[in-house]
Amino acid sequence: MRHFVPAALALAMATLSIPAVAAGTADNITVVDPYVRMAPPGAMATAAFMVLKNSGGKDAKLVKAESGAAKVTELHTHLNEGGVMKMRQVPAIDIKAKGEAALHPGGLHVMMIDLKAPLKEGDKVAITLGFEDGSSKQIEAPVMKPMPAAAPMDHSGHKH
Ligand SMILES: [Cu+2]
Repeated sequence: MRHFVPAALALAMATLSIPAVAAGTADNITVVDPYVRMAPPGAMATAAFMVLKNSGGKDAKLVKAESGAAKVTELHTHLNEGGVMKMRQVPAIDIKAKGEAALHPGGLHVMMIDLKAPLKEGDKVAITLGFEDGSSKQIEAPVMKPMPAAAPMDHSGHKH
């Protein structure tokens, strides 16, 4: 979310070098190449992927995601259990100071469960990312067909 500062005030702040209002975590996070994987016809769940870059000097945590496109949106990771990839909900995704967290097929992802309507290729899905300090960032992720190289995902662990 953008905060508008009156020009005169902005000038005063710049002139006097008064630090701007303490920046929230969201201000330090850049979201690169977000996308939502197009679910097969009839599937009620899919996932969103992206890279979160943290330009701040402190470690950041993504603690929640919300989207109007799904009834439930969770943060997930994949674990390899005996050669089978299983998904698990995680309480947070860490984004190291000056580092990044990659959400990609077969790893961390934003799980979207109980889609309210089928998602078509090219649709834009609004997702709100919430951080540990209560700040948030809204992104728009286009719906894309799965990459051919993407690892198959086992959704059998979901009981919905
Ligand atoms: Cu998942």
